[in-house]
Amino acid sequence: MSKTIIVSNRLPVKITENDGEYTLSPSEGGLATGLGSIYKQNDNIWLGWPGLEVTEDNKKEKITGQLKEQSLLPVFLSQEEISEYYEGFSNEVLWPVFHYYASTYANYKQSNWDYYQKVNEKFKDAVLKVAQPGDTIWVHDYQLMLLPALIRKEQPDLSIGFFLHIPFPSYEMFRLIPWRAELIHGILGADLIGFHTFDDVRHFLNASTRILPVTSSANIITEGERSIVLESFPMGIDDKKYTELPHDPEVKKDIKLIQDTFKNTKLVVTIDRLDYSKGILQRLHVFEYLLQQYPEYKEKIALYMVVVPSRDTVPQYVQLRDQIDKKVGSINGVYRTMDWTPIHYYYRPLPIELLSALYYTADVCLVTPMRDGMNLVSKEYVASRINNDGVLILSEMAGASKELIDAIIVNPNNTVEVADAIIKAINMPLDEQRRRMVAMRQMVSKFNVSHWVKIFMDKLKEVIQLQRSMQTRYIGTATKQSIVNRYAKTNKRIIFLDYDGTLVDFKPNIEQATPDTELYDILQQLTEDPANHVVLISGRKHENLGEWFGDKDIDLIAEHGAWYKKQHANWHKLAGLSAHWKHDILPVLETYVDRTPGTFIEEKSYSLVWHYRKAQKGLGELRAGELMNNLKYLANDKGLQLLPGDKVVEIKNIEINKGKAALTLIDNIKYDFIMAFGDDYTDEDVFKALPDSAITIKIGSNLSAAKFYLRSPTEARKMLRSLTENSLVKH
Ligand code: GDG
Repeated sequence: MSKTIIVSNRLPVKITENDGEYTLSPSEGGLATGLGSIYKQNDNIWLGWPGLEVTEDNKKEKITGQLKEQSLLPVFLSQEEISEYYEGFSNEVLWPVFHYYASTYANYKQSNWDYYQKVNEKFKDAVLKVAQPGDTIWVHDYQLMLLPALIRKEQPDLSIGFFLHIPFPSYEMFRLIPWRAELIHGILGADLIGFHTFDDVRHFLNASTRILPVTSSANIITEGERSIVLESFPMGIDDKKYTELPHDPEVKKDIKLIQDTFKNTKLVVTIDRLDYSKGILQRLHVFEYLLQQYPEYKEKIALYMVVVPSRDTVPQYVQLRDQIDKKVGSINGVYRTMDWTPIHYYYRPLPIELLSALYYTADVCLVTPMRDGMNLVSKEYVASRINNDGVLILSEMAGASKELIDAIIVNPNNTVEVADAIIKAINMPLDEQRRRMVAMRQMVSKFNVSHWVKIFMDKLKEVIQLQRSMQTRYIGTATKQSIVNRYAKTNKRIIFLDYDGTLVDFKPNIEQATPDTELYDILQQLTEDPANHVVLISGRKHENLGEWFGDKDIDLIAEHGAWYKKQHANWHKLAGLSAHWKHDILPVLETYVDRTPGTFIEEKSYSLVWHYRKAQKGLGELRAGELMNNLKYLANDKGLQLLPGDKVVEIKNIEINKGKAALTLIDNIKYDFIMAFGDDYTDEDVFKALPDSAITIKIGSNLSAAKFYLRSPTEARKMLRSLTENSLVKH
């Protein structure tokens, strides 16, 4: 039976040693709870670092044995590996860059990178030791970005999912990393890549298409033969746990204690791991500003601030801790009274019972990270508000703000705005609190962590099925052979060939794409067989096609069907076409040429084309979208069609259509073999118009109405050669 293997840097347990005996206690993390439903079932496994350094083999064996009982498998790391791969590369390069702190904190050390690769390899070996064909691997987070491709390289058929728990930064940030291409390639080894928000998806799409020679269409990236799906899966929490905890006797005791202590004060709670991305210092500034600006709130408000120790071996974190200590001390020093301390600050982990009691009693939960992939604390607060009251103030820089839109959303850099939000929160009428909280509670309960796991796993299965169906459409050796066999058995054939992008690669200048001798040779061999009727069907100008192929035994269809030339005859144009509309459209296109360097207009008899292949990357696409939008109504009015193509937008008479043109050629003649090659939008009309028995082949992509696909003009040429070589044998 196939199994699921979860892989993360840390295993979801804490191990403590006492006189050579090990005690395992479950970690509280949401990930552990969410995935608990998976890794404890059947033969499933969770693989990761156990969180402590073990050097002796007998100890390793002992730990391994104990972990195995809980379906956990350790990857042991040396002190050096931990400090270079984890503290060094993961936390001093990836973490700061991905949280937009590149200039302040990133340290691009070569040896850190070397270890990052080495440890990812180590995880790969551990995975491959237990993975069987048919298994599913789910890799988690930024410490293991190379792992999907490493596994893929050795076991190409495994289903691999990857989820990034931290934000994916904009291309401008990400490109700073010296090893950016390797990192992107590493993640692309997965079949499905999940992020918390759609912004992260967009950033990843943008970075990968700029850094690697991959293409994208909507949320699918194509790298070589593989299609990889990107999707946002906002992570949820174990909401039931947080709604039930306030009924626990331990929690009730803590609640009573807190309520007694803060009887006459509004309680504002904040809980974070020690991290510069969480905005802890900035929050203290806000609180200080509030006490200065609104002295009437002295003794009426208290900040309960929990900072959970984290990464305290990294110098930047030690320094941050010092700064927080000092700031808290100075605010309390200035504002403290006999009966009141403004900030209650704790630098330690809390038992879950106290955490729940805090969530339950806090009038306001203040969550103001400078950047946060999701932020689960905000969701836990909401789930804990079983009386539907309380106010959440949430930074717009946290992924959670995309879902919890009924919170008071703030920009954490805006001291005045955050201070005002606190004042608003503590004065918010109960009915407004309830209205907002009820909406947020519904969201947190529906999109909980089990839902998150389920939709990720379901999507991964769907992606694998999609890939399989695509693979069958690629013309591999067997399919090729069967097409060649069918060709050989027939004696009245018609072959439609598009030109640009199908028989020749795109060139920066349209004039450069002239036919080469190899192509002439292939066409020559095709047309030598009297059973073949070869038709070149292109969007190019008729003058152009005429010059290149006018003297060949080929029929030519130019400008998408506006012109037709039977072999060795003259050009004819489609009756009843008008080109008056050009007067209105041309000036619009000219404004785009003026505003977008590197673009130009091509004029054909019945169409106008705006080319943007040489425009600045991204700008061309943006303007193309703008242009299409701009011309939408005008085009409709004038009976025109707007065609977005490969780095072009073409405007043409709606009556002209490659599909219609192709149909007129097969209308009265009974062909026993119909084949069509094409690469773009306009060729889709041909694929759709031809009868079911036709062999339709899309070049360069597998998203098409065509039955089959090939990757490039080179492959298309090889396919044509195989047909003629076969036919040569026959004759
Ligand atoms: C990363 C991303 C993303 C904290 N202190 C205590 C304690 N906690 C628990 C909280 C919460 C979790 O730790 C913290 O999760 P966050 O989401 O807030 O933040 P990160 O640790 O930075 O997590 C983040 C997350 O991954 C998931 O994808 O949301 O954006 O940075 O569950 O309750 N739990 C206990 N005592 C504590 O003192 N028991």
